[in-house]
Amino acid sequence: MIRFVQSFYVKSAVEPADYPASAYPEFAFAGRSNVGKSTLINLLTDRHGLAKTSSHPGKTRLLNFFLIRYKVEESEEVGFLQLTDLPGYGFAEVGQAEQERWRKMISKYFEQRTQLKCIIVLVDIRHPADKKDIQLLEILRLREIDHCIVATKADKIPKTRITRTAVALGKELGLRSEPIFPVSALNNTGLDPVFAWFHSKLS
Ligand SMILES: Nc1nc2c(ncn2[C@@H]2O[C@H](COP(=O)(O)OP(=O)(O)OP(=O)(O)O)[C@@H](O)[C@H]2O)c(=O)[nH]1
Ligand SMILES: [Mg+2]
Repeated sequence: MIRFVQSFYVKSAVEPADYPASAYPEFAFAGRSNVGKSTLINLLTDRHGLAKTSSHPGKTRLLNFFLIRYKVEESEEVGFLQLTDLPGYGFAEVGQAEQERWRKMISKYFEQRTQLKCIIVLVDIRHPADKKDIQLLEILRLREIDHCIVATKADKIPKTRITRTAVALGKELGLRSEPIFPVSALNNTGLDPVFAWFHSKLS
């Protein structure tokens, strides 16, 4: 199993000229505001407070870059990767101008971040497939950007319904071969399949 053994906040940026120079494969976290992107980064790195979280949507406003040292337990293989916390979309109180700023920031990132390897798209397991998430998935397919889905807040539905709900949500989202992983940050469950997915993308 792969583990993230050390993590560092590198910097925040909006424009490509300000992105940190890095040759490491990069994985970015995208999804609606408040879905739990920053929380998932903290969970994976086991560093609460590494990425700033909030119960109010719209906490992350910039692209935040993190450097991770990982280790594969069986083989003792070590290496580096980057994680990027993207600002969330669909935050109701945000005006037209702010939405346009967000759209530009994200599309420049998708276009210009050459080391971008995969996107982790987060969706709330309690909600039906959302138009904005479907649009993002369409963009990823068009640009041929590899991705997986994490269904967050699995602690909010009965345990017996978690797998079934995730599978149904995956269908609604039009997933083909991409996996969907239910995770609960509250109970710290569901992370092993996510780590295994990271491992498969690095080897
Ligand atoms: N119960 C529960 N709460 C969660 C889970 N994941 C995240 N949360 C809560 O959801 C809220 C939003 O989490 P964030 O990680 O800040 O969300 P975000 O997607 O980064 O939001 P933006 O930065 O606004 O885009 C926080 O109050 C978290 O504690 C989870 O698995 N279970
Ligand atoms: Mg955030």
